Amino acid sequence: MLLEDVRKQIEDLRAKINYHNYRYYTLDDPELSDAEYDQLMQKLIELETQYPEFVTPDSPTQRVGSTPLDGFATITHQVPLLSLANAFNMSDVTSFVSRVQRLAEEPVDFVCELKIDGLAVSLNYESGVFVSGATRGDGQTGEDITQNLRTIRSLPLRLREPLDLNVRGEVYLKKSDFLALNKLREESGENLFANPRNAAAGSLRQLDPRVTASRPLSIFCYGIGSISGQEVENHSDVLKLLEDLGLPVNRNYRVCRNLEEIEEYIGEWTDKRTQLPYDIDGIVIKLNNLALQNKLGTTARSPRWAIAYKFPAEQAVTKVLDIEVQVGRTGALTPLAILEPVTVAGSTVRRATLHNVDFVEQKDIRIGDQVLIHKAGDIIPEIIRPLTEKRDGTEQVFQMPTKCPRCGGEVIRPIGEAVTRCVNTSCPAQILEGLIHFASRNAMDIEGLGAAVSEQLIESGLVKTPADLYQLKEEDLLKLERFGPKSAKNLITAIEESKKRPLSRLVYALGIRLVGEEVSRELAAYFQSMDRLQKARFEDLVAIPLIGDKIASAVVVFFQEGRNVQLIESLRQAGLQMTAEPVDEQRDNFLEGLTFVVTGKLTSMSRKEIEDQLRSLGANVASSVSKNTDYLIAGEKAGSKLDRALELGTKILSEVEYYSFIEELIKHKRGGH
Ligand code: 3BD
Repeated sequence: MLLEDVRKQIEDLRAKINYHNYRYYTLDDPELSDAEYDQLMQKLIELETQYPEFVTPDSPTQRVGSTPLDGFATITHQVPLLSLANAFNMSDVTSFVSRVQRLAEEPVDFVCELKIDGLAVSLNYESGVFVSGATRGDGQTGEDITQNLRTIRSLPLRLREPLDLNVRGEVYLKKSDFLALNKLREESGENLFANPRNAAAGSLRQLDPRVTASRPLSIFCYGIGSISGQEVENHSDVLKLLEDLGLPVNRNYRVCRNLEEIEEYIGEWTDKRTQLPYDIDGIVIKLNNLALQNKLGTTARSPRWAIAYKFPAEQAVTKVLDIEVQVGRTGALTPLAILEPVTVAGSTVRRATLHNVDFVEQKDIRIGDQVLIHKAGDIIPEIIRPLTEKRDGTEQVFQMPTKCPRCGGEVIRPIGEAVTRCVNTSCPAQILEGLIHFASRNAMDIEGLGAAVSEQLIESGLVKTPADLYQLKEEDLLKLERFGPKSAKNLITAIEESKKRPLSRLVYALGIRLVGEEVSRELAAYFQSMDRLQKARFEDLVAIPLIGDKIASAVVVFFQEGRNVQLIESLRQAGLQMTAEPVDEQRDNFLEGLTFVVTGKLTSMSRKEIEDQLRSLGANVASSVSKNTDYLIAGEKAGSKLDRALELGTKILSEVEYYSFIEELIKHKRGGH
């Protein structure tokens, strides 16, 4: 056979297989029997084995890689993945709709979509070929799960058009696939997954893609981060476009013109949701017009033009078997209700936090009580109230211990505060929780250093503070149970790698009271170095937008403690990164005060993308050239705007010049720090 004919035959087979894949996995409407489909696949495998020079990464034979990873690489999203504001009732929805209508200043329509209860991911296609994908992570950075995403049968490895595309979607497991998976696990004595979402999460986080491939994951795509050369006006057009490209889009969306139609949609799906083959946890409502979406913009974390209506929480009755007291990272004693296991909102609930003594007293929750519990989606279950009418007199009133249950040390409860605290700063519980937090995924992200290993390290005396981690040697770990040469080496490498984490993560890892991830990012961005942060005065801190009195004094108090100063010094000695990462382009306003006009046909980004980028860098974007215009970015066939700019002497940048202009600016800015 002529090589050219072989190539053609391979191409034809792939096209056929892709088509039938789509019919089967996306449309759920196969034309072929499994045997017929297998035949095509076998034929392709045969040809590719015989002619390996024709194997390409987007071939349907290339879904399952065979090399397990050591860990997931971190990927910085080109366009961050935003969060969604929540609406918990109709009145939240009503105010969202009227706010959007007011801000839009013109008649608008909305798209209502089912909110798939899965895991948010971001996928990249280059010239139509699937090249990479990541978890959402914190929205800025996620984990590279390309290998695992490739195993999702409904995900096309090649689009129907050779576009560059960043698309967002939700990976999920069908209810039936979840039940079958759990059945298998039960038979082989493995732990069961609590719900389809957890099972999907566990499957996506597998280092061995062959394991992921054995889990029949699915995906729905619902939006784009960026796209090359397509002009779309509405979100509903985006969904159509994604579908036309061969991507799985959930077809149950609907364009709604007003609040009534939105309410109708919500009502309909609230009733029908149990009949769906997959879990949904709400409805997402999005402003349809993309230009108006842009006009409304976003808050720090979520777009102003979308909201997630969450289905009401489910409730159940169970028994409080005991009330335990946990000692946290800050020494706070937290009562925890141990419950008779019960299924609510699709998962098994075994515990519920009781927050503090006041909560227990106000609700009068006693050991032995029947209680009503409530759980909304992924939110931690809460006890609503005890069923006092069911008491038989054997229930016991809970007493907060007067000594720390962990170290036996003194506990205090400052007047006017709800929290009881162990004041022993060397309480093993505090040290342990502090270490676990330090190493956790959103802090220093030290793979392999979870609760169990942290406990071992502290028990053995090898580690007393997080700084001691950086003195550990492989030999030290080998002395511990459950450590072998490979795991010891991996942990040391992970610890070493954590030295390079951005300052914001280190600030968060320190576990300063009230300083969460967002505040940590703000502090790192503002002060740019641990040194300056350490020296910050109360007045300096409260001047920062996100930071109020309480956080400011918590920060000051933290850095006044000798122990903490010592810890930071040791971390510095160990070589940790103590200055801010290069400034995030997104947050930077280095084009503030400049006005741009973009015109003509552009090649590597759409006009809208360039305009978005300019706005995100603080620039004004105008639609016509005037004497106030600082720069005209002119693509091909720029026309009258270019003439006008030439007339006025406005600075003109070609598309390529624009990219190097931006690059220079960023370099310059980074160099400046
Ligand atoms: C879905 C953001 C916007 C693009 C922001 C409007 C928060 C999870 O079916 N649209 C959907 C779904 C999720 C979405 C957006 N449309 N964001 C959407 C979404 N149909 N589930 N999400 N996400 C995705 C998230 N995930 C984890 C932690 C925090 N936020």
